[in-house]
Amino acid sequence: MKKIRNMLAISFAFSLMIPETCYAENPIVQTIYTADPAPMVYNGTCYVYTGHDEDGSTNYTMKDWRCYSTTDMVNWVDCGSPLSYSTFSWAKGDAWAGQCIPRNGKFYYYVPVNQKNGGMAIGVAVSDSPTGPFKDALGHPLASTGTGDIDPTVFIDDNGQAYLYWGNPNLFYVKLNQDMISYSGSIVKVPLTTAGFGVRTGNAQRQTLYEEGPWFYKRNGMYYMVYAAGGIPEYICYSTSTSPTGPWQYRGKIMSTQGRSFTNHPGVIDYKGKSYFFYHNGALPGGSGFTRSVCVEEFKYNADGTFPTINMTTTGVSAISNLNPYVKNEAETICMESGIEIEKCSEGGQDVSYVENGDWIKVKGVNFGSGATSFNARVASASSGGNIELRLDSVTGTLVGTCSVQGTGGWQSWVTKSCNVNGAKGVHDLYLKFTGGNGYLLNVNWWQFNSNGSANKM
Ligand code: FUB
Repeated sequence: MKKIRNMLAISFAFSLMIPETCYAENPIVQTIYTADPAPMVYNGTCYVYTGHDEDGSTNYTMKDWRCYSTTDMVNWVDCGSPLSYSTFSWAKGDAWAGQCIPRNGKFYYYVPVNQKNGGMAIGVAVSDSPTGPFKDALGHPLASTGTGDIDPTVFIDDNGQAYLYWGNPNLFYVKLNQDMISYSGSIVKVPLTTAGFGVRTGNAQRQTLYEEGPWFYKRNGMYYMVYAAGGIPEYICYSTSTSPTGPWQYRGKIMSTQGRSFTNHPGVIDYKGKSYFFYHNGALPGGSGFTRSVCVEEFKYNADGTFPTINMTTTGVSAISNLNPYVKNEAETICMESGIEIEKCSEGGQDVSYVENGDWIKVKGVNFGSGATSFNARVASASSGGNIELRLDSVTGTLVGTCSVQGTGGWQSWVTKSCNVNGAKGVHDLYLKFTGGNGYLLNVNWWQFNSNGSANKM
């Protein structure tokens, strides 16, 4: 994490030379390296579950999975780590690409892990909450063929039948039972025909483009299999079918090889009337094929349900809605940031931590309505504290308030501090800029603006 902090600080220094609008909003997470996005829509919120490339990883050093949520697609709340490979007593590592799905009030998270007795296998974890904690549902793998059991994708059809697909170099599937933690029938190996998955040349072992990372879903009666294709470096292709079990028809390339990662991994959802394509690249400072970052693009299906070409951008997507500052907002609600880290909070959830002079958080599209009058923040500090400067539209933009925080006696000794706010009206990007002396200044759990009466509220 320090590595990203330092490198972001360098990149921020360079960014001071360019207009604010050039700041990137992809990758969507800048505090750590994330990979293998698996979006899920539940109860009006979009969650994205990710893998987590450890700092300095040079060969898929991945210990846990992470979860982020949003309701506007630009400000992402860090929900922490819902699951780790160590949750599976039979696993020794490799928290690779998984997918979570809700059913019957529970959440089922399918993940590949490396078994203590050797080889990757698919496990399933269950939780009562989308953000976990998840526990091993079985105490042993759910599915294992002995060959490339990675990258599970799960989908429940309209008739209630659930399917789990996975694999590299093979593509397997099983029909899951209603309980989502067992399956009926045997594991089926999908025939990887060139009609179904395209033609690969120059590789005696693989005749088709299918590589790994399948993402299986249905839309307007058409079944989609979107996957990483073509070997190293990967690109993203897709196939469709009129049945959940094929036969599949190869439909072409969605995203060419781009970015500083030789793998890519798709996740596709519709959310609030728009379609979104999640993927990963190596775009963060220090990024590479083993220190990847999750990004998202909006796209429109063609009229016949086929995909357009989608390119990686640094601008990301537009906000679906503005953010309400007059409710408690988790401090780890972030569009962009520089220098901060996220940690587990003693009051529940996460908090913003390791804050130093000059660090900042951008929250995009905040609707102050007819005006905010004050600001509250839940803060803690084991040092002598610092200030939270409230600025509009840029890190050097109009200062509308300064909340000063003194030492509270501990990094998890929480108090609520307030300050007056003047000049925050209408819709703005809000910057929480942290200033003060040397070393770590303060932690923030949540913040909330106030106004004079409901007429002033958004
Ligand atoms: O993240 C580890 C592996 O890299 C995933 O399982 C693959 O899909 C590739 O992204």
